[in-house]
Amino acid sequence: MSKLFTPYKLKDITLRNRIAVPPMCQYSAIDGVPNDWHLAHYTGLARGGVGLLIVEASGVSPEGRITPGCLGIWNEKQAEEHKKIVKAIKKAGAVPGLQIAHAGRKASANLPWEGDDHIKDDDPRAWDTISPSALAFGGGNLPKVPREMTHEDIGRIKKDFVSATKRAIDAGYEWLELHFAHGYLAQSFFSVHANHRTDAYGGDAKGRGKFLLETLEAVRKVWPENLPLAIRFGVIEFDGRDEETIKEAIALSNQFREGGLDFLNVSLGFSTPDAHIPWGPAFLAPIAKRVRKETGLPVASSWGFGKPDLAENAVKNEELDIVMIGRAHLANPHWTYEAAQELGISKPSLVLPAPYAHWLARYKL
Ligand code: 8CM
Repeated sequence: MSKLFTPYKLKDITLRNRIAVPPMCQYSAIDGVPNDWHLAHYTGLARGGVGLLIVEASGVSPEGRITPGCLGIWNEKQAEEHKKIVKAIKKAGAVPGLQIAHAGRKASANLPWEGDDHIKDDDPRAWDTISPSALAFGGGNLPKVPREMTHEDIGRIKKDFVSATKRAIDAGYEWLELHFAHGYLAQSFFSVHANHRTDAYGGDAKGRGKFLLETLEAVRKVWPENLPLAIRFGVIEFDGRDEETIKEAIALSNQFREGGLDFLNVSLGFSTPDAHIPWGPAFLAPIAKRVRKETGLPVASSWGFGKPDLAENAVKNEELDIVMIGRAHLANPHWTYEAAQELGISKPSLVLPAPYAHWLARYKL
């Protein structure tokens, strides 16, 4: 019996299975506005049969985008176009989620296929970046030194997260994920590599967690109580300080839970180029399981679960509640159908919409 293909309920939302598409930037927007690419892309993925589809990192402000091609949700025009995506995802039977983000010191970058590096300062497309401390990420391609954030900046960005949340509600999203991972702004506050502040927003783990906790609490006040609120959180860097980072991340996640968090998407810190990440199939599963056990929060994780048996085992072994399948979905938007076949689900074509299922269920050669 497959567990991956059992429904998953959280708050008032029920996913048809435990397969989700994590946010994956398409770098295809102009001025942050979703367009035909995004609509076709997300509609196709939703029709593939997943339970949850999280739309890519959408900047809470123009400066919060990673690249000029990233989506945004800081104005009405963007929210109107997001509405079309939401409608299409729902119509295909998946739950529409949105990740909202501020890229911090990793912002103002070229598209991955145009260099993946900081846009040169004399390029009119470049913008000033901000971070808890005036420390560059470095690593060769991201050398830009951000401006150290003032308390006014901190207050403004928390408000930007709240405004983005209101727009996400208005657009019809039913699952909200705050991007507190991957070396972007919130992760930078948490990270000893990026946060050297000496005020209340830096120092010990409590200080480094303050911006994250306050942002979560501000968002929770406006995000509907009956809908899941999630955080994608980099709980480990693989920088040699791992046990300390995980312990701090678990302690902060417990505070998130008390502050109204419903779900944690367990991920990596990516706050330092000096990390040695042991990439491999399901390599984050034991870490996610520990976070799940020690916080009592339901969790998901990505990275290396793209084989159906790995995904199935992760939920069966209670490592994950939901499995995020990203790149395997770009390779095959009907990955869910492939998984249903491999896992021996009866009538696997029924995971797809009827116009596809009826063809696949007959004329077997
Ligand atoms: C790009 C945008 C946003 C993210 C990302 C990337 C690329 C890799 C990654 O995360 O791990 O969160």
